[in-house]
Amino acid sequence: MAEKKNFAAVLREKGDLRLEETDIPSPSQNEVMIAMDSVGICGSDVHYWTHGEIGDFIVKAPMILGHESSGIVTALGEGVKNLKIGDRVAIEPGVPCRMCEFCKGGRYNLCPDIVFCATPPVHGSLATYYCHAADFCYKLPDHVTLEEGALLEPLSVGVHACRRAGVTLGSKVLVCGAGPIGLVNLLTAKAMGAAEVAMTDIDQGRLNVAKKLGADYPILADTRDGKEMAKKIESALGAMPDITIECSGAPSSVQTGIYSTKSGGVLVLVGLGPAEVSLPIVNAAVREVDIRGIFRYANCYPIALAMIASGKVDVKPLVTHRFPMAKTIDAFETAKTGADGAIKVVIKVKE
Ligand code: NAD
Ligand code: 572
Ligand code: ZN
Repeated sequence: MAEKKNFAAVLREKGDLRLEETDIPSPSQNEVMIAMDSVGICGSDVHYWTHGEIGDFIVKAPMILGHESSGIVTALGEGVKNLKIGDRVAIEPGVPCRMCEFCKGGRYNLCPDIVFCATPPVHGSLATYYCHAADFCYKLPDHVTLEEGALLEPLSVGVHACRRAGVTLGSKVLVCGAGPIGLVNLLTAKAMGAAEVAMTDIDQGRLNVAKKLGADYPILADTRDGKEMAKKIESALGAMPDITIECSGAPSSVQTGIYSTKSGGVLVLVGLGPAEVSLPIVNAAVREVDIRGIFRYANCYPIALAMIASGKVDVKPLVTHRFPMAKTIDAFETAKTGADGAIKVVIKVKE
């Protein structure tokens, strides 16, 4: 039998991403070893590659990228009871301490000691073999593909944002930014009963994709004037949106989010742009527009999986490009440039 080898996409430093042979990891107590299958490339993977940092998180030592992933369980660490060898699993990339007040209160995404794949100094999962906490791996039903399993990660961001926003039957929703994260918010809002969803972007190609995926009103953000954008949005929807989910991080779009949202409504900030942004905060205050942030997600994987397994949400059209692991650098180039209409680029580890 051929000897097993482990390859990983290692970011050695800013701009220097290589496929390297590394040791085969072995599962610690309560962990499983996974033969990786599909790993989606996220904007943050690309950002660490091109900039070597995001905010306070700086790549100071070689780090394996990848956090949108799935694979097949190949070994069980001591104590694992929820999975068996051969199970197809989606991997929730953030493992919290399980003991702090945030973990105990169910908001484990806020755990100060969470370890999250491909957030320095923690390695990610873009490797042939990867070990992960078994209770943060979710067995996929036979009819859910491993690629859909990888997409549970961005979909969970959409689930968390729409829950924080309070999307419900009949909601009129504005989603700003039609990248992968805006699109999963569109799909989730519709699945949660939103009556109408308007979407903005500066890129007409991305708006065309949004329309195909069910956006009722794709609106080109052709001005940075938030009040002007708010008028366009109100006239498209026939009303101001009850809820705005901002998924671009562009300061002018956050301003648009405030001016657009109906009095008494909710603006959720998903997109993270500059650390400090000038905002019409008094306008939000006197109209009781609640501004809420999100930090990844908590308790959303089971919901995202149920949405896919039941057919309520179809994430497959988000995947525009697939590359074998040997072509990892090409995959990252495609994700970086958005060439050829790229939305979600997926690396197929076994090919
Ligand atoms: P992306 O860059 O692919 O998509 C952003 C989209 O916004 C692009 O299509 C872009 O053309 C559009 N855009 C730019 N300026 C705009 C404007 N003025 N008005 C409307 N649209 C505009 O990124 P993505 O992967 O979809 O992620 C979106 C954002 O979500 C990023 O800022 C990312 O860091 C953030 N994010 C946050 C969390 C969190 O936990 N808060 C989790 C995941 C991603
Ligand atoms: O899928 C999780 C995810 N989170 C992102 C971006 C992309 N994907 N976030 C934006 C960056 N922040 S952060 O707080 N950070 C680097 C830890 O600036 C996390 C959430
Ligand atoms: Zn991500």
